[in-house]
Amino acid sequence: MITVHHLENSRSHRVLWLLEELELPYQIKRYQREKNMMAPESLKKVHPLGKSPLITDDDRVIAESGAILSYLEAKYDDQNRLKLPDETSRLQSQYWLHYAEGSLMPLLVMKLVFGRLGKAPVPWLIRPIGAALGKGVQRAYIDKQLTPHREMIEKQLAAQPWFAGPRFSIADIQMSFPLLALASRGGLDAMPATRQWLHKVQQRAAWQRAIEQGGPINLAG
Ligand SMILES: N[C@@H](CCC(=O)N[C@@H](CS)C(=O)NCC(=O)O)C(=O)O
Repeated sequence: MITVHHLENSRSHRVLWLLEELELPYQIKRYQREKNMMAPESLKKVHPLGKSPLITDDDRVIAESGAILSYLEAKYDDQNRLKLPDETSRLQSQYWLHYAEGSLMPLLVMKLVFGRLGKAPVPWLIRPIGAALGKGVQRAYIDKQLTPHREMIEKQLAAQPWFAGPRFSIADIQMSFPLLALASRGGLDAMPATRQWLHKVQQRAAWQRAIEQGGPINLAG
C-alpha cells in the first residue's frame, strides 16, 4: 500500500494529484507545520531531511517530488494514462520535471525569504532595514533572474496546451507548485497562457479530489 506522508499546504499536493489521476489506492499520514512553518521533527523519522512529500511503498521510502512522480508513473501507470508515447514529449517532460525544483523553485524560495525580511520573527526594530534590503535584493537580483524564466514558460504554454506537448503529463503536475507560488507573488500578470493553463489544471477532477484529500493550498506570504 502506498502511504503519502503529507505536510499540509505543501508540494505534497502534487503526489496526491497524480495518485488521483491514476485512480490508485493510497493512504495519507498527515503532518501539520510548526509555528515557524517548518515540518515537524516526526517527518525525520521517515527520511533524514524531513521534507515533504515523502511516500512509502511497501518497504521503500521515496523522497523528492520529481522522483516520486516518476516512480509512481513507471510502476503504476500500466494503462498509459499519463505516460508519453514519443521521445520528443518524454524529453520535454523530463526537462520540466527537473527544471521545476532545480532551477525555478530556488529563485521563488529566495523571493519568499527576502520578502519576509521586514516581518516577524525579524526583531521589530530592524524590520524597516530588513524590508528595504529585501526589496533591494528582489529588484536587483531575483526579479531580473526570473524574467527569462517567465518568458520561457509563457512561450511554451502559448505554443502548446501542456508542458510536454499535446498531452497532459507528470510535467504539468510538477510545474503546478512553482506556478502557484509565482501566481501568489504577482508573477503571472503578463503571462496569459500560463494563467489559462493554471485555471485548466485546477478544473481537473483529480486536482479537486487531491485538494479534498489533502486540504487547500495557499502560497501567499
Ligand atoms: N525539492 C523537494 C523540496 C521539499 C520541500 O522543501 N518541501 C517543503 C514543503 S513544500 C517542506 O517540507 N518544508 C518544511 C520544512 O522545510 O521543514 C521536493 O520537491 O520534494
